[in-house]
Amino acid sequence: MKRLIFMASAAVALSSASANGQSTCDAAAFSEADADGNGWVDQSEFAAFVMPNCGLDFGEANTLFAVSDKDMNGVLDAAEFWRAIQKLFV
Ligand SMILES: [Ca+2]
Ligand SMILES: [Ca+2]
Repeated sequence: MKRLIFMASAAVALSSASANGQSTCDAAAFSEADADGNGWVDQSEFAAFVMPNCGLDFGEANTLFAVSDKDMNGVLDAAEFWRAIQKLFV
């Protein structure tokens, strides 16, 4: 686990707080992660959001997606997305 790296990137994300208009690794960014706006974040949308914003690699993004999709319907709803991002902060 790259827990220290997660924490460091989270701290950077929180301190920069989208002042420059870029997305940050934030559980409140569900609407940004839901690129097509259909109300769910699918696996490719999730990877596209967390890889640049949360510092995950592709494998980590897919693992986090899999463990966060609690009802295993292949997409994350807002609550599942929230829990996924929270995992990076604890
Ligand atoms: Ca979507
Ligand atoms: Ca789900």
